[in-house]
Amino acid sequence: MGYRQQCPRSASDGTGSRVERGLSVGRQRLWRWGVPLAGGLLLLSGCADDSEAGRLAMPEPASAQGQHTLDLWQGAWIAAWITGIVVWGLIFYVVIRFRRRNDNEIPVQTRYNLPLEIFYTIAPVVMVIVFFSHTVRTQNAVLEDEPSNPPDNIVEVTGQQWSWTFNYGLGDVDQKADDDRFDDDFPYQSYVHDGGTGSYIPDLYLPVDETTRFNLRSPDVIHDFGVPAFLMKMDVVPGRVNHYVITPTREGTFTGKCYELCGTYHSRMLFTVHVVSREEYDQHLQDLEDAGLTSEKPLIGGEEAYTQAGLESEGESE
Ligand SMILES: [Cu+2]
Repeated sequence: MGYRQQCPRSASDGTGSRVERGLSVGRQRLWRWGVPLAGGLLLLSGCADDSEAGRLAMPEPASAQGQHTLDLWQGAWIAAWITGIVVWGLIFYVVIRFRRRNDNEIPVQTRYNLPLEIFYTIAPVVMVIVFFSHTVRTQNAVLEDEPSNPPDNIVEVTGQQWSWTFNYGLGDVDQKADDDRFDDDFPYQSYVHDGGTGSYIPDLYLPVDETTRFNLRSPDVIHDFGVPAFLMKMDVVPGRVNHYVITPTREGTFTGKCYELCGTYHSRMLFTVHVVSREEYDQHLQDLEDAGLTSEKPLIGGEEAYTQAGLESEGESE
């Protein structure tokens, strides 16, 4: 083709001096080993420290559960980088090693290399299995919410268009009542609550180093209850009670939000999380009680909390 013919050709084409060949081999070695090595070192040095770069942009986990999520995140990045380095290395290797050295040469035409095809079929399957097993293990650790391991506190969370209501129980907790079934059986005898509105951002108080379970309900549409600093979130689905536990590991103030686009004022579904000492937590519940924000049952959006949106009239029209 025209372009190739116009290109000035190196004097070393075909024959090439020893010095030039030596340089070319050196350059190949640099590509083959230097680049992957530099990438690997950069990565490992990044993950070793506790900075934001080391956490690969994840927030610093403020919960025991968040540490598992961070481990999975970092492990997945390391695995992805190793995979990338091997693949890029192989690509550059074959491009350089098996390049056409002069115009009269036709490279070896290899087809149906069975061992190679078996390898590149099995290797991705093994990778998927490894990623999957680590994901399941992390999920089990994060969602460890067994009856044999009851939480210290249970907070009933209601996500409604467009804010949150937090119901804290008063007195002793009855773990058996907290079976998530759609009954009127709640784990505490009475409740205090803090309900947000479109113009009031509610507060969620949690005692540090204690495990709190959130029972999530929605009377209208799907919301998603999450706190970035805890590295945890979960959908709040009408017609069912989702739940997860969090063990905050350090005191402080964090922001929480709705992660599911749920309507016009979705962006107002913010809340402030205060992780405090047990004494401050008790004091906050006392303050809510003194303010008259009490109820016998938690505020969960009434009957509609147990109904799938759009299916309320089921049975009536027939
Ligand atoms: Cu929402």
